[in-house]
Amino acid sequence: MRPRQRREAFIIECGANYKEHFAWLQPCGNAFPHPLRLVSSADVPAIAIDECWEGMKRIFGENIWNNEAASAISLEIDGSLSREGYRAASDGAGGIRVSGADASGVIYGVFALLRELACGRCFYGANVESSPKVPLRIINHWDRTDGTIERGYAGDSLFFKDGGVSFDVARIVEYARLLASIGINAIVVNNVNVNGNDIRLISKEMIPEVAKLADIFRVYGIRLALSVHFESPVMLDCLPSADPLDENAISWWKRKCEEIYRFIPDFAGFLVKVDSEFRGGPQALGRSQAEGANMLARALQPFGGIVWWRCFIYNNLQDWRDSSIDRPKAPYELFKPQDGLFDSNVMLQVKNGPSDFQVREPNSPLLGAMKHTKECLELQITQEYTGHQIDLYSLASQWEEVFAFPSGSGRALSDLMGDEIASIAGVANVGLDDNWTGHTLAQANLYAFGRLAWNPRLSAKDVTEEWVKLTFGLDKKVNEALPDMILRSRKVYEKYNSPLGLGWMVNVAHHYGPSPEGYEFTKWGTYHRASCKAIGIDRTAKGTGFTRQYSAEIARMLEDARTCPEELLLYFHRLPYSFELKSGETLLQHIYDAHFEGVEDVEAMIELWRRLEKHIPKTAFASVSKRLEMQLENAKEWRDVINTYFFRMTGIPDKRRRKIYP
Ligand code: GCV
Repeated sequence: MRPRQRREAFIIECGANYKEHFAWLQPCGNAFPHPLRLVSSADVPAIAIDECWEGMKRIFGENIWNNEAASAISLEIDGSLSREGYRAASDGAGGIRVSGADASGVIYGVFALLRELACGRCFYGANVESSPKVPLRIINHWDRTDGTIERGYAGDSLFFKDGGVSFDVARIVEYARLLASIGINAIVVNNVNVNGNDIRLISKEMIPEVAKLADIFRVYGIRLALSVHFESPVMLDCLPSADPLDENAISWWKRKCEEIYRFIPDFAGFLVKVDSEFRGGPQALGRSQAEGANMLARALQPFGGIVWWRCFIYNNLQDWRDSSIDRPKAPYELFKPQDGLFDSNVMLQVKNGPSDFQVREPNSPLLGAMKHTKECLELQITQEYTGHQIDLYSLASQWEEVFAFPSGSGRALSDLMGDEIASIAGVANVGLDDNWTGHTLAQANLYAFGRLAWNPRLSAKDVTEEWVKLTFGLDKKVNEALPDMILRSRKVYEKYNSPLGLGWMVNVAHHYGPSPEGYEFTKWGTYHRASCKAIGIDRTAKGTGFTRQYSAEIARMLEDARTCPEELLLYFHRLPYSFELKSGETLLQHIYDAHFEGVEDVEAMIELWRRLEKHIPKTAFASVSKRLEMQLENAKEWRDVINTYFFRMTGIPDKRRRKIYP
């Protein structure tokens, strides 16, 4: 049997060798003992058959398929499996049976089988069974219709250009299959800051254009969603008000949903940012968050749509002189009293940390606190504060800690996933760059997001090792050295960027590179309040009281500087520079040491990378080498600016007498 030919052209055009934009779906030429037939039941989606056909050729070469072969790969639907789940098992006759609970399940099953085989894991006797822990696994794009991407570091938008929907079909197909291969099942294609022309994406004229994107993603089991402006009725159709209790606004949204679903029958829903960072919203109209969210939820409900309602709401016009306001407290204070008031198709979307995607933050106390409201965990794959995809930064390592963070009653966040937290969103790190992510190794972050969204208990080590094998093949040297280099990169960046949970010492304009007081006297609510004696914010019960938002056992741990995790020390405590850490060093000496070490670690990474030169494809080697050199410059800049800042602030020299600029 020979399935449809649609992807054939792509494979031939790109050749059999490494190409950065194949990402983790590279041709690999593994050895396979005997040829196979491909059989499938009638209800299996064509794309699963296609992907299986092409994927096996990609891994084992053209000769893997032979219609006369004795053994087969058979694809089938098995309704007894959990939703979207799959099983790939030996059929006892030299072949493999891939069963999926439903259409998506078979697609995921095929990709899982291919992953196992490409990683060189056992085929005969294999029995891989899995179903997603979290039902909704979403990518959030911050793309604008003018083609730019807010916090994008990998080129322009894949979807938009010059004010409208504009895309290369082949590229979107490639993207959809990459996402499906890691289990993503929904995508928001535009920025949460819906401004100017972006507001028109839900206009009568633009919905059919957006629907063309939805048509491509649908084939891979991915539903499309849009970010919308809460005041759309006013902005698009000149209604007098967007008030969620106003009948005209209510019926406007109902009509709008009818219109959208006519073109996109499986439309996933709306992502909404309100009442924050210069956005209007229900609060500005004297209404509650629940009233605002429910209006949209009721318009979407008849069609099975969802509202992802963001909780990233705080006063961004704060007076820095006023130390009684503490920004991280805002979301919990606003949303916790409204628990239970939201409709069942509303998901409160909460960033992992209470501040804003810093290198080191505690988990948001709102995660798991809403007992009667569904939540969505928002992670940031794009490296806004974590190196702009110039510096290497393993987000898998960070997310592993996020999932392990205690969430009360002896449970970790991973225990709440799929249960209280029914959805997970990742802010995309991709653009039109040939390798999708600017930094080739940043592909590992997108890969890890999907794999951890599917199963938050997977380890960072496992998914990183997997990505390396799938991307660069089974070369022993690379398999041994590269995962470790990637996994350690988060700690390396933290050393020169944000030791002890300091955060916010970045350039305000773009969030790359040091500016120790850049945010200090602004209105953003992001202060470290360094003086010549002490640094950090006291967020304990004696200070701003932020610790009280956590369960009693966690609050107790955070309250005391001796039990608070050291990497979060300055997030929760204001301490003198002479404070002694567990290592016996003073806090100040630790800051000096970390910054010197950060640079040395980057130098070591460069050395390690050089040793891999013969084992890494040329294009990838060259582009990563270039970025590592830029990272070294950045690390040196951080070291010298931050160490000098603290030396000037305290007058205390580095006890190891290294170079600091007086
Ligand atoms: C999309 C931070 C970022 C903004 C982002 C915002 C948000 O403030 O710097 O670029 O806006 O978070 O998540 O809404």
